[in-house]
Amino acid sequence: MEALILKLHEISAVKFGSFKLKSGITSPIYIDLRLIFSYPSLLSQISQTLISSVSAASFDLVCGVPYTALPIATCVSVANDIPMVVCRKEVKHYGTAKAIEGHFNPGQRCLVIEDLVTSGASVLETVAPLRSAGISVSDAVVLIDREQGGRENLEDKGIRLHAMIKLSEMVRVLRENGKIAEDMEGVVMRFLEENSKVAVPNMEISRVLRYEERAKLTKNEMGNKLFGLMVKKESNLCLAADVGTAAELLHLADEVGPEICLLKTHVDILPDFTSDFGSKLRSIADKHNFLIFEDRKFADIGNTVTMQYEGGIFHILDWADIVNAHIVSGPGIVDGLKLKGLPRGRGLLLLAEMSSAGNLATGEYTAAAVKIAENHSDFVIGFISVNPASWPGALVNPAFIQATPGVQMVKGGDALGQQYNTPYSVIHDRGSDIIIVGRGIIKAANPAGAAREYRLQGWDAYLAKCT
Ligand code: S5P
Repeated sequence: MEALILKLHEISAVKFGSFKLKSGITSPIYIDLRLIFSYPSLLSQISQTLISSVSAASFDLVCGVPYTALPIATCVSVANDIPMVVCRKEVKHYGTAKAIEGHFNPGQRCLVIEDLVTSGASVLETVAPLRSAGISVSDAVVLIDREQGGRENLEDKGIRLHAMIKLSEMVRVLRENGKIAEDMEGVVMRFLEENSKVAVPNMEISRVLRYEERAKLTKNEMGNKLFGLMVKKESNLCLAADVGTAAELLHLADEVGPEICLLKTHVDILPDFTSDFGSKLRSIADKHNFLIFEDRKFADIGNTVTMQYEGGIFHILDWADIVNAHIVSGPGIVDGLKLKGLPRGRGLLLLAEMSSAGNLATGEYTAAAVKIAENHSDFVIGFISVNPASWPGALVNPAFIQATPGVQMVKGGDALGQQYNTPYSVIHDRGSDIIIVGRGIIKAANPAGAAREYRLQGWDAYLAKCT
């Protein structure tokens, strides 16, 4: 092990100084194991050492935590003839939309392979989709354990961590071999003492916190109200009321009202819109206790959206509890809408992802939406999203509500790019809170019956997630 530690130091995979880690902590030591890709014999040696710490015969599959551990897992797989699966960091929104690549069967035992563990959050992010697919995970091997709570956090989730090198051993070996001074060993040891328990960030928490608890975290009145009425009505169903006329919409709202927490409108598709539409819908909303969400998808500069929100023919500000906006124009759009909406107690959803094939709201765009929301959490209540469970843990704040369109009883799509997932998949697997259902309900022979079925499935999936 000593030779391995010295080799890692020699290739500069271990650095000393002041480094900001993913968890936000400043550390005197940084380990970059991506460098091992350039040293095939070292990569092979590491893979052999890792698998030798467990009984290879006990596993049917191996799975590396992306990205650094993927080549290590590949070497383990090839050398030991154990099939490999790969968990995507982000589930793609086209093609087969699989979270796990490779063949597997429920009940198979999988060994998770990681290069470095701090809190254990990355290992847990990989374990979650494996377990949802019925694969059994009880062990993870790691090259370096930073000894900052990862072992305990993983144990809490039923995962035994087998670590080849502990950070304290590593610095001792480097000091004994004259690679670092005694002072530096002291600095690292003190750092480890002071940071021995790095918590697993938000994502895990948001999976288990109930809506009641999350209601207390939101800074916006409307967000709080929405969480509250979801609990009261046992409904996480939003009806997308995309019908042909205002008259039909009002009739549908009354019929389906008892089942829903939100009714979503596209007011600009109603040919018979009149200025009393808002007050008529409001009285139905009050009767059945749901909120009104105008899916206006504002996208312009701040000054323009203030006028679009308040004025024109529709006077959206007067009757919509919630509206939504794209962030393509930058944070000024939120400032503009907030100027009008916040004094009226309204809330805003930001489009962080979209359900349609080939959409551009992914990766950095999604992260930018989250950042803007965090900076305006007095007004932004959450996101239109598709797969928040695939977001990096740090992006998931349980104060925000996740609402997901593209929901039907069976997976599929329409002829114009819409893509559907099931209520269970959206709420349980994809980490959302609210299912937005349009044609699945409005085209049903009995919309109220269909809405009831969607509500029950959405709510059961939420309860399953909580337990
Ligand atoms: O990405 C999105 C965002 C939204 S708000 N994809 C969507 O489909 N929507 C809306 O959700 C869309 O405008 C429509 O009103 C609803 C989906 O309707 P369905 O009939 O496909 O269920």
